[in-house]
Amino acid sequence: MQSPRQAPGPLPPPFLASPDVARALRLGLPVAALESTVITHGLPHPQNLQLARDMEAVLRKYGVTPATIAVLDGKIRIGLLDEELARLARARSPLKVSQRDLAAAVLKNASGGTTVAGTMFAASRAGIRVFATGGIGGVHKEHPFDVSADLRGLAEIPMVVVCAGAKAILDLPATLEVLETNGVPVVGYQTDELPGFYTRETGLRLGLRLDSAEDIAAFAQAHWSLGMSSAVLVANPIPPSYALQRSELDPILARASREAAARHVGGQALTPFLLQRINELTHGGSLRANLELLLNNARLAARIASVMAVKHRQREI
Ligand code: PSU
Ligand code: MN
Repeated sequence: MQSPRQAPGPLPPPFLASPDVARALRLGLPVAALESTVITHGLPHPQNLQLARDMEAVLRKYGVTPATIAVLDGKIRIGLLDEELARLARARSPLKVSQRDLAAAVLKNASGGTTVAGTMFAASRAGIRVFATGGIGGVHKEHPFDVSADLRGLAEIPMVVVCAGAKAILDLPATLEVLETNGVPVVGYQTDELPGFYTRETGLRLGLRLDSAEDIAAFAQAHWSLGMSSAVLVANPIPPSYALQRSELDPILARASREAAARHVGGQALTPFLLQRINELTHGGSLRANLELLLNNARLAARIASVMAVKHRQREI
């Protein structure tokens, strides 16, 4: 496992960093990774392309180089050109590429969106240590063996991952237990409880609350300087004006899950199915919430990446 202190070595050919990203990494300038399953499977067209562009723009506004990660024609790309983002957002049947799927996608010259686990793996190989996503995968309800590979990625890859919690469609107490088993600290950003993606609260307490990007960077530094190689998961609640209420959402989640079970939707198809059904049942409210929480996570990741880049230059991290 590459330690967070090591400078990244040259990447083998299936990996390809964009000139912008390669330059920023070489100069020690702040870089943050973005995933692409949210583009290929998480959001409808054309909102997916707009969101991908908006997230990159948020990072740039803070002086952070965006590294959207995806597989294009068998290359594991770290940083995409705008026309490549557009191509990915329009792709007909893109793959959903988790860590286990990367080699197959390379061999088949395929294209697809990388999940949190797939993105973390590629970002870490390039030497990136901050990543903004929407929600991580976790332990699915009613499918006790459907545990997202995202949890393994978080266990093994040293990176600050900013999310809005795990989606409420998951078994959240079980998801927190697996994170604990794997030694992944979960930091509430300005909150004492795990946010629920569309909602600001879940009633599940977190042991650790930090209120600034500086404190999060200092915590990550302390975690890794002990020799840990796990991620630091930052849970950033959705802004209040876009949050859905639990009382309104709970029956909708239950209904979407029942429908998935009745239609035998499972495995990789489950998350996209549930997201789409929830959007229909909230009359678009969940989509608006999803877009806002993603941008909010990009803002926090940008601030953390900036602080970490300064620390890195001062050889503190
Ligand atoms: N959360 C969302 N939209 C998404 C995902 C999560 O709101 O598209 C994606 C992420 O890329 C995450 C993946 O890594 O779903 C988890 O899928 P699975 O449960 O199959 O591991
Ligand atoms: Mn799964």
